Amino acid sequence: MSYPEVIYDRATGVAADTVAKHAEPQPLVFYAGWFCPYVQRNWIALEEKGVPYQYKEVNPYKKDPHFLAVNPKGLVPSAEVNGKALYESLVINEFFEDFFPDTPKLLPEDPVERARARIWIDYISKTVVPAFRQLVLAQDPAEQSKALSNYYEALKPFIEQIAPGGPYFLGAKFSLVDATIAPWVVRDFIHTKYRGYERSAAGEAWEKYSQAIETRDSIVNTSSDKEYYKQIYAKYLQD
Ligand SMILES: N[C@@H](CCC(=O)N[C@@H](CS)C(=O)NCC(=O)O)C(=O)O
Repeated sequence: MSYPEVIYDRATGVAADTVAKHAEPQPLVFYAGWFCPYVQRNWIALEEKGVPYQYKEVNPYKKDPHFLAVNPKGLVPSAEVNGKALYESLVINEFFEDFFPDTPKLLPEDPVERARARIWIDYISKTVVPAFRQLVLAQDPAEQSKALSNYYEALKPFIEQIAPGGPYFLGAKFSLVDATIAPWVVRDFIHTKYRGYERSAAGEAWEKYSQAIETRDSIVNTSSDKEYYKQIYAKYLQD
């Protein structure tokens, strides 16, 4: 999937207020793009931890020379700490966990549960996110219907593992598993409007989980207005 040539240059809605609160220089610089779901994974973790960070909006498709000097890969999210660049959203979230030890933990302490959380983070990355992307890309009706079934299939094993009663994947405590999938829950209104997707079709547990995710403060506070997300996918959608 390719993003549009022209991307709105800043966050909107509640996310814009969060950006404004993080304009001052800090030892941790977070290079972000408001539109990017991978960025939102890290942004959610920073908000959950309540740590100081400087938010810098970057258009990764314009490759500003300073940004390329920080991160030669030229991808957002990136974090700059002590003059070093870190990238890859899953690595950055684990880094926050290590770098800010006295903040709310987003991975379980128990080694077995910790490993299990990582298994489902990996599952989201390798199975749920690609299925979501295929559903965006699908154009003719037969392709769309197949991609929709595949998306429900991809969600199924994840849904079966949501802690009974939730509200979060591991139970009462919000974790990196939730932060990893949340940006795709925030953006699923696209599939509801254009691809016939219904959360309820994936079952009550998924509906409740999605609701808990999209109303969580850290997620609300890092989400832009829906119309701007829609523009990102516009070339794949027919009104
Ligand atoms: N695997 C990376 C993916 C990051 C990514 O694809 N970011 C996109 C924006 S959503 C980007 O920076 N693209 C710029 C490019 O492809 O040149 C992660 O998890 O951080």
